[in-house]
Amino acid sequence: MSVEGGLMITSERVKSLASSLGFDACGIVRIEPAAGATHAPPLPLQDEEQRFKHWIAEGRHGEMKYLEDFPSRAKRFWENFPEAKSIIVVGVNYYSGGKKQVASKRLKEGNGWRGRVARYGWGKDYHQVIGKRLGEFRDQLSELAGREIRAEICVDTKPLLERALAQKAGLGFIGKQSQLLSPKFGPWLFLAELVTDLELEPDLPFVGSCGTCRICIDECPTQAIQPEGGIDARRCIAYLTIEHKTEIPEALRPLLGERVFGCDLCLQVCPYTSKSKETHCEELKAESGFGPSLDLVEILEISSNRLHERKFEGTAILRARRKQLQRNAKIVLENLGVHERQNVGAIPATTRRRVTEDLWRHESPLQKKGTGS
Ligand code: B12
Ligand code: SF4
Ligand code: SF4
Repeated sequence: MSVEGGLMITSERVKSLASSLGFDACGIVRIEPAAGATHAPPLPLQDEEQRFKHWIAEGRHGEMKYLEDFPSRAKRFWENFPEAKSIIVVGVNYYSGGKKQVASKRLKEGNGWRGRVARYGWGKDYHQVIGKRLGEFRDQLSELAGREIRAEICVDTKPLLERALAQKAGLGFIGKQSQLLSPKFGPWLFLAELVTDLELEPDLPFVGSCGTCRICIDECPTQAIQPEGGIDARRCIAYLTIEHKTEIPEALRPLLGERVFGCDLCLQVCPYTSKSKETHCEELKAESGFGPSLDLVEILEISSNRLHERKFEGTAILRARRKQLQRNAKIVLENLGVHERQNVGAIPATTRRRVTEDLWRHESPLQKKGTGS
């Protein structure tokens, strides 16, 4: 509970405000200096931070160099916010059941050469949608406190271990496939935080485990999930199709199947998916974006980075650059049997050539740095 100008702000009040703003889950983690700690973050996450460092040391993050700076960025983040007292962790259900109608309809329409998109990329970009909502949350909390509170908005990109925080905030537990599993929404919750200077009553951590289940481990097409839980990103299709900037190792290409952007298999097969329910957030629904599949021929025909940005602006798909998405589209076309199938008439000759073209062969040093095409 925070007493602000004689007013009491209880955690219950904060949670009902979160709910009125459309957040599906909300919990609180208290920031308390650990005994003898010389620097922040004073969070109850020492074990998770060690696991994270170990994961990086083993190189399981692949080309995601930005994760290597995570501890030093976290140190700076907390040093710049010494008055931080609580983290309000929120979850937004993004399960869009439009799948059955939209997915099967779209997979059949057009020229038939379509690739699958992971559910988190179906609607509008969640960073923008949730970031805006957290801004309103901060403003309303300031109104409630009668002063401008300090609250840092975090959606994905800040140096916070979001799943570990969500577990501490009581939102669910971390499954072997390394997603936070919510007892109410299954694995389909986006996570985000407001780090604030309000002193709030913390929640109890969620206690739960996968038990003897190992469905995701057995079903993962690339064996990216470790038997003890946690993933090797270098083998994960979500990583390979979105974060990996260079060529995808040849042995892994057929395993992508039809997936052109991200992968949901370990979420789909998880028994906790039975908890999923339709999202209330219109902007995250399939109908608000490209939905569950993309036209592979259209992707290969995008002739400049500018056009790529224009096409995918406002969606999470923009995280993959043109070259990456075209690389993925080529692999999926190959997996769909573009070379064997007879009905390739729907694919223009120029595009057909691009399927066999080596995207990396004529790369200039400028392009290698990812500065444009
Ligand atoms: C890097 C990253 C990725 C990477 C690496 C994924 C990974 N598993 O780490 C890649 C690109 C592969 C990826 C993929 C996806 N991601 Co991602 N990703 C992140 C990011 C930016 C950091 C994650 C991180 O710290 N990884 C580091 C390693 C060490 O984490 P870890 O192995 O899971 O270990 C942690 C815990 O699991 C725990 N732990 C580890 N071992 C053990 C063992 C035991 C016994 C226990 C108790 C705990 C435990 O401690 C560790 C430290 O926290 C977060 C956002 C954020 N800032 O947190 C989003 C985030 C995790 N991603 C998210 C999503 C939605 C996805 C995808 C579903 C997207 C898609 N469909 O393509 C996939 C799922 C793939 C998968 N099975 O993980 C969501 C997850 C939401 C949720 N409900 O959990 C997040 C939180 C983004 C968000 N703001 O909502 N992602
Ligand atoms: S997202 Fe796909 S490739 Fe990655 S761990 Fe899950 S099932 Fe395996
Ligand atoms: S499929 Fe089973 S082992 Fe994997 S995360 Fe879900 S409950 Fe855990």
